[in-house]
Amino acid sequence: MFEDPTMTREMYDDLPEESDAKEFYAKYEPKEVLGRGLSSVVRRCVRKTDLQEFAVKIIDVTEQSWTEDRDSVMKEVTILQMVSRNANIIQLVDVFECTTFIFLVFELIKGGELFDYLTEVVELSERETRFVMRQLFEVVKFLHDLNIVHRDLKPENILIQGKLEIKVSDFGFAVRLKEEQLLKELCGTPGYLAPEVLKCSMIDGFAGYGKEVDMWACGVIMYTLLAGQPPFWHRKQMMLLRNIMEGNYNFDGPEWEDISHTSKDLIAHLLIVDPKNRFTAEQALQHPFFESIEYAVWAEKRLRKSRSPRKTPSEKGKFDAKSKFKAAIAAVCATQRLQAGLNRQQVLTFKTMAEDPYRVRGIRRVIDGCAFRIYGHWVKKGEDQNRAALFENFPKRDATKNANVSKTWV
Ligand code: PIT
Repeated sequence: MFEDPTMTREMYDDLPEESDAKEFYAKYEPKEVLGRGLSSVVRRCVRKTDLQEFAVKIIDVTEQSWTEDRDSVMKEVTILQMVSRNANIIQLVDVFECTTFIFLVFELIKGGELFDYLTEVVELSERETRFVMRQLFEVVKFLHDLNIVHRDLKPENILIQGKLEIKVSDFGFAVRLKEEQLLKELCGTPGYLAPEVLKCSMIDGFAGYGKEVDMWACGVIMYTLLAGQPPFWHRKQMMLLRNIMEGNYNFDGPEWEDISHTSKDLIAHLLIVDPKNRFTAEQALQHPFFESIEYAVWAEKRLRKSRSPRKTPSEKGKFDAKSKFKAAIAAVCATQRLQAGLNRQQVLTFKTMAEDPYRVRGIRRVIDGCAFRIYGHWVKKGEDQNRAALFENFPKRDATKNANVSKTWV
């Protein structure tokens, strides 16, 4: 069966027996591992008929699997089938079921996870962040309009391709809510959990949580993209959870010095403890953060192109809505350019370089990048905030599902 000379024997380790999954093997040739979960493996695979590449998630649904069962995987499939038409959500292509495994075949996204990109570049510019967050909020709006909550949004579950085009993946915790339904289950990834999810499992009689948890996660993601470290972290997990529940985060670090007030304002409207006051995806998309300079410049150029012939002297005195609009756009552009310049401007003095080189954005990126390459994890920057936190996040599912998991949780 597996006669590909580029594949070693180990690469085929832990692949389901051919007899277990005849239908899948008849159509696809499995290749190298792209990622692993607790009870699943994602591999590249090739469709035999036309050699087109895909990614297959092979999920162990036997008794031994302590995170997955057939029903929950089939619920995930139902949701994936509903949402796959969105261009920024991973597309499900095929599903195969056998007694021990379920195979989910997806389009192949070659750029990897946003998480890996972030660890490589340390932090994203505001422009890149705007580009990523706009797509993310569009996806969340699309899901929430269908009453679907993702519940595990984080950079590991955002795949990228090309110039930061995103594909949201992993709908393993996603649910479709019935009218006004509230959720109680504790699931997600610690650093991205909304306060109400935690309160739900700590406070008896707490009503539950809803879609707003995804918007909190978006706030954590946006903060992390801009700063290169998460807003909530503490080496003691109990303190981390307390910080989350109190909404205790700040923009104090040197990495925030050259970031605009507009970006911080949007994050501040997302990381709001009371879910009723938190921004919805629609509100987030209308925030001034998305009134981009690029768009204004583009609009100005378009206007210049379609400029009408010079006016006659008699026309000059008249009120002209078009030229008033053009002048307004030009003024907005100029102000934004000026503001962007001021925000990014960094006065680099010998004193700063000597006393605190870490304050200088360019130097900070080099230090962080080198540290990561040398140590393989992030170097501690303080008691409360730590890049290593990025690497400690792994999903947890509710106590009610598995006693083992609940022990490790809270
Ligand atoms: C990759 C590359 C790729 C697709 C995937 C991963 C898909 C992951 C995925 C996992 C899920 C889910 C949807 C998508 O519900 O092309 O590294 O649990």
